[in-house]
Amino acid sequence: MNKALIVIDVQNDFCPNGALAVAGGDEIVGGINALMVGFETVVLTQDWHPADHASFADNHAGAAAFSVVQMPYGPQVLWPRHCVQGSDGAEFHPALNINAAHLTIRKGFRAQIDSYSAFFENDRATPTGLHGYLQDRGVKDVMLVGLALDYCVAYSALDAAKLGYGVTVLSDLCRAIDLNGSLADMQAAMRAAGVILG
Ligand code: VGL
Ligand code: ZN
Repeated sequence: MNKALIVIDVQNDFCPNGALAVAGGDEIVGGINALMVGFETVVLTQDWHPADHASFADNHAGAAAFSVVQMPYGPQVLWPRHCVQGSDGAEFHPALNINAAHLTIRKGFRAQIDSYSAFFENDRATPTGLHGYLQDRGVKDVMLVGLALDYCVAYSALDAAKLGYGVTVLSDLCRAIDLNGSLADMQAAMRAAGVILG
């Protein structure tokens, strides 16, 4: 089976009581654990920011969380400080069966550039290495689950489709931030790119 499961950012800070909590983020963990067992390739991603990361609103004097600024690579939402390297918030949800995973891709670790996608940083050009890994393992199709549906899951799905993978997003095992209509926008973008929204 040339299919990989990619589990996006199921970390404490994206779950209830986390720094960038996604409503119901913890509800998907059991279903993801059950799904992992059927895949020969299981990849986790882990948002992994340094304290001085440019996506944190509190690193921009006077900037409000969830406002948008221009970065050299384009518009960037400023987020509450989250998933700081080594913090509890950056750990995977304690119930996630990380033992079933074969690879963890950390992303967003360069201070000056954010990385939503599992494949490319937000300049859309700097690779994370995941494509090479999947190619080496003969993977042709990817299934995506996790947090957040309208940011890191969607960006990963769009990049995977662009790279030529068959892409399915299991919406039931995702939860969204839904900032200013981002969920509907990204669902439309994914459909237009040929992503199957299951
Ligand atoms: C994410 C915003 C900032 C995500 C990560 O995992 O969707 N969103 N960092
Ligand atoms: Zn982040």
